[in-house]
Amino acid sequence: MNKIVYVFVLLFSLNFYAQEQQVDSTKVVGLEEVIVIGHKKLNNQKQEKPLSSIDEYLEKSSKITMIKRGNYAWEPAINNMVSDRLSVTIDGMQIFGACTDKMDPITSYVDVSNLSEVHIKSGQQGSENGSTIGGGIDLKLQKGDFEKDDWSFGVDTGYETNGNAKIFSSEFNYSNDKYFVNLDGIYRKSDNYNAGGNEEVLFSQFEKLNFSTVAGVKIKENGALIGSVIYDKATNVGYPALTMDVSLAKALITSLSYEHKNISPFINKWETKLYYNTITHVMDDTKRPDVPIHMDMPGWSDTFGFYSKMSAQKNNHKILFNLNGYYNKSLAEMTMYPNDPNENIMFMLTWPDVRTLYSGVYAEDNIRLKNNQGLKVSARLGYQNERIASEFGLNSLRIFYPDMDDTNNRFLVNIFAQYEKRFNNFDVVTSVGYGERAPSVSESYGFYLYNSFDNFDYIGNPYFGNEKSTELNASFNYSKNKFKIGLETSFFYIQDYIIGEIDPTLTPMTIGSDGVKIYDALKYVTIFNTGLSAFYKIIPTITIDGRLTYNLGQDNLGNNLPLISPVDYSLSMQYQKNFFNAEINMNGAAEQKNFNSDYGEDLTKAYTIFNANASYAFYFDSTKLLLKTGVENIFDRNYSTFADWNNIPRLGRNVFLNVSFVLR
Ligand SMILES: [Cu+2]
Repeated sequence: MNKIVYVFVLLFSLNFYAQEQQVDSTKVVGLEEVIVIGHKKLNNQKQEKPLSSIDEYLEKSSKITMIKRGNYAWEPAINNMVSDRLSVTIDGMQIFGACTDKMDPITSYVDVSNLSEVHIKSGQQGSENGSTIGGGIDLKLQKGDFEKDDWSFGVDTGYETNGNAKIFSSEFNYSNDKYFVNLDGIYRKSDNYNAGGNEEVLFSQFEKLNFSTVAGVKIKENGALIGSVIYDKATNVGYPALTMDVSLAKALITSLSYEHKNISPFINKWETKLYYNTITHVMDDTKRPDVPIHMDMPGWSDTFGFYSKMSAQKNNHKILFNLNGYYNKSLAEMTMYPNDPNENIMFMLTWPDVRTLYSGVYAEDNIRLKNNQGLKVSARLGYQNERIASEFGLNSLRIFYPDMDDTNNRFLVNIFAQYEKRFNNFDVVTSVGYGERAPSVSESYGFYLYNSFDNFDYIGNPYFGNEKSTELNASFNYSKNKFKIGLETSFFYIQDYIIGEIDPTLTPMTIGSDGVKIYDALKYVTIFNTGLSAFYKIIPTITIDGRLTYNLGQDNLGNNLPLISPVDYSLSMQYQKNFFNAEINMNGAAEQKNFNSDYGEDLTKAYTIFNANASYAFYFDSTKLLLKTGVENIFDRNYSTFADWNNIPRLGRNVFLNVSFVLR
C-alpha cells in the first residue's frame, strides 16, 4: 500500500510542482506541466472530481486560468494570454473554432473520456505544434499500445445537485500484440446553475454528447497504422454572459497516422499523421426575451493538415523534428431580421471565407551537459498565406480598406533557449525566448464582431504585421525530505500587441452598442507573472500544498491590460489511508485593482471559497468500484472572478457524487 501512496504523492507533486520531474536522466527539466486525465484518472481516487469537465481539469493547472462566459466551453489562458496567442492542439492536430465570439475554444470539442494527458507549456516552449506567444496546450488522446493482451470495460456516472447535472460515460479498451482499440462515449446535461444564495443564472444550461474511437494495427515489426475519430456535439448551450446562446456546436475530428519505432540506433520514433476536422457552430437568440433584432449567426471551420515528427537520440543529445502544415477555411455569416417586416433583411459575412495555408518546421535539442547541467534549444520557422475567397466578403472589407489585397503572406519565427542546473536539493532553470504569431482571422478580417464585454463592434485590420514577443523565465525548486518549494517567474515584452481601439468616426451595427473598435497594434506591452508553490508531507498519510501567484500586465503608457489575474491563492490538505481518501481545500483571489474599464472591466471583489471531498475504492477480484463525493463552494459564496465575462457569478454550493466501475 505504501507504494501506491508513494505513486499518488509523486503524481500529485508532479501536478503541483508545475514541473515535469524527470526520471529520464537524458532529458532536460522543462517548465512543462502534465495533467493526467483519461481512464487512469477518471477512476483515480486522488482526483478531486473524476468526472470533472475538461475545463475543470485545466483550471486546476497552476499555469492556466479559464475565462468564463457561462457554464460550458471556457476559454483557457496561459500567462494571462488567451486563444489567439496560444497554440492549442489535439494530439498535434490544428483545429480552429468556428465562432466569431470565442464561444467554442478547441478544448470544448473533446472530453475527459477521450484524453490521457494534457501537456501545458509556457511561452516559447509551447511552439512545437505551432507559432505562439503565450504558450501551448496539447491534448493527448488516450490510446492503447501493442504491449500486452489486455482488455477493460468501465462505466462512470455522476450527479451534481447544482444545475441538476447528470454525467454518464462508458468505455471499452482492448489490446494485443497485433492491434488495439479504444471506444468511449460520454454524455453530460445540466440545467441552469445557481450562484451563491440560490440566485439562478439564466441561460447557463448545456447538453453534450461525445464519442471517440482510436484503433491501431501493427503492419510490421516496428510499424503501426493508427486511426482516430472523435464526434462531439453540444446542443442548447446557454451563455449567460453573452447576448446569444448556441443551438449547435458540432465537431468531427479524424486522423490517420503511421508510427515507426526503433528505426535505427539513432532514430527512436517517426510518426506521420494526416488529419481532417470540421466544425459547425450555430448561434441562437430565439430563447432570449426582448431581442431588439433577431439574428442568425452560423460559422464553419474546416482544417486539413499533417505533421511528420521524428525523435532521435545520440550521445547526450535528444533531438526532435516536427514538420507540419495545414489548410484552414473559416467562414461565418450574420443575417439580421428587422422587427419591421417592411425593412430589408441584412446579410453580411463576419468571416469572409478566409483560407489560411501554413507550413512550418520545428527542431529541438535537449543536451545533457556535465555536472548536472542541461541545455535546451528549439526553433520553429513558419510560412503562412491567407486569402479571402469570398468576393462579397472582400468587397465589404474594402469599405474600410479600399486598397486591400485578397492575399497576405508572412514568415513566422519562434526561438527558445534554456539552461538548467541541478544541485543536491535544488535546481535552477532560466530561459529566454523570442516568438511571433500571425493575427487571427477575427483580428485581420473580422467584420462587425460584437463584443459583449466592452459593448463594442469590432472590425479587423488586414494590414497587421506579426505580433512579436520576447520573454525571460526563471524558476527555482528546492526539496528536502518531506518538503518542497518552488518559485517560478516570467516576463514578456510584446511588441505590436493586437487590441481593439475606438474609431469614433464609425457607426456600430449592433443595436445598443457603444461604438466601433478597429483592431490595432499597441507599440508594446509587458506581462509579468510569478508563482510560489509549496508542498509538505506532515505524516505519511497527510500532505498539504499551497500556491500563490501574482501577475501584472501593462501597455506602453502604463495602462492595465484587460483579463490579468489579481493575486490568487490556494491551499489544500489531503488524507490518504488504505482505500480511503479525503481532501479539503481553499482557494481565492485578492481584489482585482488593476483592471481596465476601456475593455469593460470593473473592480472584482476578493473572495475565498472552500471545497471538500472524500472517496473510497472497493476492490473485488477483477473489478474496482470507486465512490467519490464532495461539496464545492461549501459556504455558498456568491462571487465572480476577474475571468468571468460581465461578472457572471460562479457556481454556488454544489454536492456531487461520482461512481466509477471498472472490469478487467
Ligand atoms: Cu458563437
